[in-house]
Amino acid sequence: MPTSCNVVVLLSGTGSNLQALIDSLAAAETPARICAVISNRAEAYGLQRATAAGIATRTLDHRQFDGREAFDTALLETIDGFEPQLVVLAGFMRILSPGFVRHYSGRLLNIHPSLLPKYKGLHTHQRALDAGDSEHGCSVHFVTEELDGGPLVVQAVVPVQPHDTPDSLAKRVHQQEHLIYPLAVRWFAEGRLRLGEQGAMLDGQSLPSTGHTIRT
Ligand code: NHR
Ligand code: GAR
Repeated sequence: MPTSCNVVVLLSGTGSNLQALIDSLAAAETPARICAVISNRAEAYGLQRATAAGIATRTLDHRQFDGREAFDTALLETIDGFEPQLVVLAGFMRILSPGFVRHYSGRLLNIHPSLLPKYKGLHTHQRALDAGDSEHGCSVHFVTEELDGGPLVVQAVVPVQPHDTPDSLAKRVHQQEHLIYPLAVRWFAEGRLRLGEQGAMLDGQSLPSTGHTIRT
């Protein structure tokens, strides 16, 4: 097992996934260690969660940069100042430029609230309900230049219930996010998960195109 895996978390909001990572990494024997939390919004509650846990924080407000590339360059420099082995997007709401994504190839993970490749982008819970889907869920994937299109690592499937609203469904999906993201981060930190040429690999074996599936 590698001796340590420094993780930088990027977020824009509440940070419940950050909290799940903090709690789960504290409880488990794992080389993963969150060394910094970076937000593009100063008011993001996730920054307070980080501070409460004794984790360094930075804010980079994208509106104060002259375009996406300038923001991404500053973000990259801030991240690399912490020398992370892994960068995780936890409700980070800015699309990242191809150069940024390439720089972190194989060491950048995202959690997305749908069963990818379904419902890339935003408003996923509403879209799953509108489509009359019987199942919804969340996905952890390696980030590539294709938005929400990178190789899948793990998915949790959540049954849709007859009277679900976007909020009630989101709540149950969130509970699963809080299980699968720490799981994927631990796998990576332990050297079990990596991005191979054909996609995500776990313990030296190719994962299926939908990643490892967890059913509830
Ligand atoms: N960047 C790349 N290159 N590839 C991915 O797969 C990415 C990414 C950046 C973020 C998270 C993603 C999600 O899981 C993510 C994956 C933001 C938007 C978006 O439209 C879309 C997808 C995701 C995150 N953002 C608007 C923008 O103009 C801003 C929206 C806002 O500020 O509220 O960047 O869903
Ligand atoms: C999560 O549901 C995450 O999957 C989603 O935002 C939420 C953040 O919640 N991510 C995206 O939609 C990325 N565009 P959190 O701040 O409580 O972790």
